Amino acid sequence: MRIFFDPAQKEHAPAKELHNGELVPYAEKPARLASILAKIGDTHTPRDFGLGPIQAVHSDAYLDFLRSAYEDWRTAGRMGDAVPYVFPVRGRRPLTLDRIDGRLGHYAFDCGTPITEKTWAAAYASAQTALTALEHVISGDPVSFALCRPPGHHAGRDYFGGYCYLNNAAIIAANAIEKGAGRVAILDVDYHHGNGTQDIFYERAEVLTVSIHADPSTDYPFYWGHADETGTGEGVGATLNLPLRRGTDWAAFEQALARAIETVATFKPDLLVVPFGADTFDGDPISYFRLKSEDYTAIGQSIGALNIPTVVTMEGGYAIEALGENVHRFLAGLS
Ligand code: Q9C
Ligand code: ZN
Repeated sequence: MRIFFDPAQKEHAPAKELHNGELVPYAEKPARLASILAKIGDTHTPRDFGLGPIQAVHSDAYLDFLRSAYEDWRTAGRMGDAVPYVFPVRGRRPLTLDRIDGRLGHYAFDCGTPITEKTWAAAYASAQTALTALEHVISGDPVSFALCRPPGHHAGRDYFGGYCYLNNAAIIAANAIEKGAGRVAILDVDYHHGNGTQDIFYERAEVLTVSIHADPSTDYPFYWGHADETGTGEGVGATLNLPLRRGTDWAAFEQALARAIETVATFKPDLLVVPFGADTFDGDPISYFRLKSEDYTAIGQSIGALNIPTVVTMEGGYAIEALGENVHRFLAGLS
């Protein structure tokens, strides 16, 4: 299996995040990459496919905002990372604002995803990493791993949040269809619901979106990922959410995984995209499932047994000590 990685992704390093009412050190740290790189094999440098495949998923206005947000923030006289703090809640009329404060609140859905000087470059590199991993699978290798950072699955067409800015998995799913795939399945196994991915494909029949995650009645991102969200318009039936309670261990996770895999198999996709998070781990500092390191081998094996060309994008996982081991086991099981 080929692994793709771009060191520019290390430069994105927000200082703090708002977590349970406190400013704490940012959980989505560059050290996550070091933990993973120490355990997996050699990596390959991604190609640059330009902005086109990113524009196929994200709006131009949002991309313009993201590229200049940090500079605009500093130009307005602010210190530190750019963080939104005021939002146009339910039903405010659409406004086009110049002030960075208004633009941040317009494009963000949480206060926990700061924009730094290096965020755009890292997010762009992360998307190119995923696109290169896709190209590799299209060229005939059955599996590839995009070591993406920042992660992507919470980012929507025109919004950021949940440590995510560009939706790497959605970008490659859309790009695969652009390059001739008839049907693409996305199987998201991060602890958190992949709300951005769901929103992007909610009306599309040719992209199946399946997510196993902590029940949004108790867990982030709260407003998406409930079991009754099944798609709309032509996309009715092409979204499947499998929310699980806090405390979920392998026995319960395995049952949901079996159902997810069955649904993917029935869909008969030409390509499978797996947004993979290791924040389902027992020791994760911000999450509440109880998977053990050996369970990641089993998840990889179950998904690998589908025998569908597969691209994995790295999403969450914050127990840095065990992260490399868990990622390595998942990839070993998969290939
Ligand atoms: N106490 C990913 O795993 N934390 N994102 C909210 C609430 C946000 C996780 C804090 C978690 C985002 C890619
Ligand atoms: Zn997560």
